[in-house]
Amino acid sequence: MILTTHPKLKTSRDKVESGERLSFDDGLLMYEPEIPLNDLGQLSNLVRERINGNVAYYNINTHLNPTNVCIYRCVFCAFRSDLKSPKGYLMSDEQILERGREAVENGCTEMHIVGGLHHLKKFDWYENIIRILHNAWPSLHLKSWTAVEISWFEQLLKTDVRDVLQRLLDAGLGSLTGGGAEIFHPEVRDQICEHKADTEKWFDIHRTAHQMGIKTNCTMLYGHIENALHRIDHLDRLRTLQDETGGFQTFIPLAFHPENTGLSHIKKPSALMDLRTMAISRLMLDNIPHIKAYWIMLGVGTAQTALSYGADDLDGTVRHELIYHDAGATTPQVLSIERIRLLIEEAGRQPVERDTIYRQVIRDANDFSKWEVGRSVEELVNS
Ligand code: V47
Ligand code: SF4
Repeated sequence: MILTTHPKLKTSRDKVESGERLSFDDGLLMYEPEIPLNDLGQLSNLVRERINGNVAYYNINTHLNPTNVCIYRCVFCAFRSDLKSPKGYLMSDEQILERGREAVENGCTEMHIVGGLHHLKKFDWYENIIRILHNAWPSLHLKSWTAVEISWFEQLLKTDVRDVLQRLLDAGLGSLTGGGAEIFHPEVRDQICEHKADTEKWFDIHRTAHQMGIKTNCTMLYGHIENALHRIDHLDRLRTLQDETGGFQTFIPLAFHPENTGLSHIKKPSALMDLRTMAISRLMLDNIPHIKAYWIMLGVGTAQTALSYGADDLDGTVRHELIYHDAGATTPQVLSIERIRLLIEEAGRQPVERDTIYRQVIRDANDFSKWEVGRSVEELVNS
């Protein structure tokens, strides 16, 4: 198909059409305001359909944030609490198990677990969360912790990353979330979260996880003090590790929500910026199979539109989300399965329920909470 594009985008377009990799400068150019968003939409859609056909994935999942008490003070975070603040909470084993039970009864295949780094909790507390949930519901995939938490566990245990990950695997860890990436470029990272795991550590943890056969996701927090150069640098670093390991499954661009944060004077990114970033991410990250439009953060309408701007995944039905809602998100707490499927169908895509590692989920016709793994992504896309 020949696409009409802005003259300045011709070289990038030729590269995309012939399957050649885009350069750092191509990435910067795509963020220039004179490049029409629709041109990027068309190009990113070409790549999206090449990789994922007409399929759009969703999963049935729930979130667990076992504590919001955190030793760190990332300036963009509205979720965290000081140890002694009335806002602080810490869940008991019973409450955690109750969440597991609720998840399984509602047909969840995945629990997404991230939280604060509690001043008084040792590694065993975090390890125990994974163990009790896994022992009670072994088929519930525990997509747990960010690289920032893994780095904290390393310090608590005075050991290395491999040892921490092995202990968590033994307890029942399924995969790692993509959080804690924020913006890798030091000009920005030093201003928004200088105290926590640095860029080198974040990559060390994901590289080690991939070498151990653990799948991980990756993210980028955009729409605050960063600029286009920082964003392209971020994507370029992710693409380089993926060339080496192939262990990233999904990239999730996270739009900054300013309310109740130390950056509340900054305006939330526009839908146009969200779609541009989605499209550029799909185009630059030619080696990461999935791009997620996280509806909780983008809003349902933009997430649905993003399915034509490079995204192939809406994340999940989601229960108990706190990080974005504390920072002003007005999206609902849960989307029903019918609603999420309809959103995908309205966008002209074929909805496919997936598990965390992108295998199709087939539900028992008589008992929704029972399911088995169906076809692989390759089989689905080529069918
Ligand atoms: O690292 C915190 C972000 C991340 C705000 O792996 C904020 O599938 C916007 O890791 N505005 C944690 N973003 C969440 C996370 C995640 C989310 C969705 C899917 C996956 C996945 C992982 O949330 C943090 C930070 O980048 N965050 N505060 C805020 N005010
Ligand atoms: Fe703590 Fe995570 Fe919030 Fe940073 S983003 S303050 S590490 S909870």
